[in-house]
Amino acid sequence: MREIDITRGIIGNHIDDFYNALESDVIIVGGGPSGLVAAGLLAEKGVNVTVLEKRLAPGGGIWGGGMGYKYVIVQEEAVHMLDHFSIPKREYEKKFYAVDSIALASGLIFGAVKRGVNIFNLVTVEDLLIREGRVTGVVINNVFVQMNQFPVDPLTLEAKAVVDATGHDHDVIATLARKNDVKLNTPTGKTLGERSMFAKSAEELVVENTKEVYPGVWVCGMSTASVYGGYRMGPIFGGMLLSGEKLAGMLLDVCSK
Ligand code: 48F
Repeated sequence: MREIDITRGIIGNHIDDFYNALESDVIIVGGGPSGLVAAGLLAEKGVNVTVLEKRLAPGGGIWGGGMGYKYVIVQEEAVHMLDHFSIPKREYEKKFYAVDSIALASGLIFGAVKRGVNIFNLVTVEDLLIREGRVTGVVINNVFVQMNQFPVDPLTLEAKAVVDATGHDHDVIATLARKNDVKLNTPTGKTLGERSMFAKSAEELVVENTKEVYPGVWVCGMSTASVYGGYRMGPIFGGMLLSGEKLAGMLLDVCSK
């Protein structure tokens, strides 16, 4: 056994995957629940999907449950998505299910990977490619470069569709709006900011506001609240799963054109 054989196996396979991601059908920025659901559903239909996640572990806000208590809640309307990804649940009250957050995070991650989604962790999206009024890709860097503010130039990836699934941060749309003189597809043309907690309305709005916010770039999950002025909902996750499902349906149409 030579150590460089191990190194060769890692470098070669990583580079193959990275090459494959250069021109994706869909790039999803952020590996939280909404992004992972969309990624898995698209990949199972044959769409070439890349997920870029800046943390070590994808899963976003799932892992911590509610204030560190490890269960999250999913309402009946979204249970079909748990079943689709083979995630166990326990009905604790009529129409409300408790889901082990570790099972949900790991189930959605593995569900995406085994359907062929190319997930890169430790990669941050720091800017966008925009050509003729349309987002055509992302500008990426290694997260340690960003954390240390090293003067290291980024690389780029292209896609037919880019998704802001970055949660409360709405990092992609915030960057788009900050660096470019653009009018977003929102009532004011700008981001509206997230409002305080109101679970029922938040869950409805997160699905309603899953849409194309600027040519070539869509929002899903909690970033819809920051962009469209939705409410916070706390550790109920049905809206996230349904937002991912809605997004997958929309992008399937885009990718089949
Ligand atoms: O926040 P997050 O879990 O996204 P989500 O799908 O789900 C929200 C819920 O977890 C929770 C909630 C549910 O009721 O309110 O908050 O909207 O995951 C977003 C992921 O995006 C990553 C971040 O590390 C997290 O894992 N992320 C954020 N900015 C970037 C990024 C970036 N610039 N580049 C890459 N990844």
